[in-house]
Amino acid sequence: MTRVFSGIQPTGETHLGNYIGAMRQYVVDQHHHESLYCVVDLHAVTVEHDPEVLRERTLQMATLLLAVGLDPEVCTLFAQSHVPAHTQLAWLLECTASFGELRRMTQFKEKTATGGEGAARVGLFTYPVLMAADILLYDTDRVPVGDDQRQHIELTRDLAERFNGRYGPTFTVPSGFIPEVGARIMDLQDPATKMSKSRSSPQGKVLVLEDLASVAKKIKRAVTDAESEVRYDPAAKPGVSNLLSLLAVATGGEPAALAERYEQYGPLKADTAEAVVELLRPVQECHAELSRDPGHVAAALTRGAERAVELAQPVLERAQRAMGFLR
Ligand code: ATP
Ligand code: LTN
Repeated sequence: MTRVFSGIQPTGETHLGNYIGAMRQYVVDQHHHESLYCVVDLHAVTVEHDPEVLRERTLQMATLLLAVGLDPEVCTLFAQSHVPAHTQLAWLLECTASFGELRRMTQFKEKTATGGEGAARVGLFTYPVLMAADILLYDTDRVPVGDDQRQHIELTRDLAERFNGRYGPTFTVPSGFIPEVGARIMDLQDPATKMSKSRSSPQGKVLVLEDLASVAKKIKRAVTDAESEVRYDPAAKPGVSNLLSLLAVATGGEPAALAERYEQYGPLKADTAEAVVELLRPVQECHAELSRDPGHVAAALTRGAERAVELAQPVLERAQRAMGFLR
């Protein structure tokens, strides 16, 4: 059976891009494949953080994943730091990766653009290797992610192939799964850049748990362009195409076909706002209910970690033996 793995950081507040590009896919996949989803708390300490906030957000992210529809009886949901094999395998892979290839990672370049490389944590630099360990530890075939993770998935494949070439067949070489529509939801105020937890302004991003009236208002105020033709063309018309992608995802249609129904931007914005509100409403209702019982979520994570350890340990030992460690 195909094995699916994905991770999501418990940093910042979850936005529509995270939901549409990644989480929505998790919910579908859990019913078709053996699926593991991980709140990657170890990744969250690659930048400055507050320990109390990390604790809260890890539980909040798990709560949200259950609210969007993950069923802990169907998939394995756990916190990365509960499974020590992730950091153990990361070391073996750090000794497989080269400095030069990590240096080329665009996310590292972006995240050090303002503060400079010198002050960046070493963990921010090696983070893609920990991500590779997350994936390879579960003999993963398929990794649902948004478009911005393409380069990290490529690195994971390269490391798996290099390790297998040097030490003999050990890891399954995974493939990224990037949805055709919605893999790159753009910032509502700056549609040339992706909607981002850390970089988008409050008006540029819609939060999954945001007040629904505010969600509608932000979409209606989205930046478009000075023309008036409704056409799906992400390069030439990023703002309008972003609205069409949102509408397509929320209503199950095709962006280019939906474009033909509109002559003006106003009605497109109004329909998109309504569709996104209806997409988020059940998630928010379920989240409110789950939040009343945090013990339930914590217990689900504990059970998930037990299962994840069972799957990860044999793969870690396989890699250790292949590399020459006494076992
Ligand atoms: P930041 O921009 O601050 O680095 P982020 O918004 O990318 O954070 P992550 O936790 O790194 O959030 O991403 C979680 C998942 O959401 C990943 O699979 C990522 O590819 C996906 N994702 C993030 N932003 C978008 C977006 N704008 N559109 C579609 N998918 C996205
Ligand atoms: N790097 C990813 C989060 C992440 C991940 C993973 C995604 C960590 N480990 C394993 C898929 C598989 C991000 O920044 N969104």
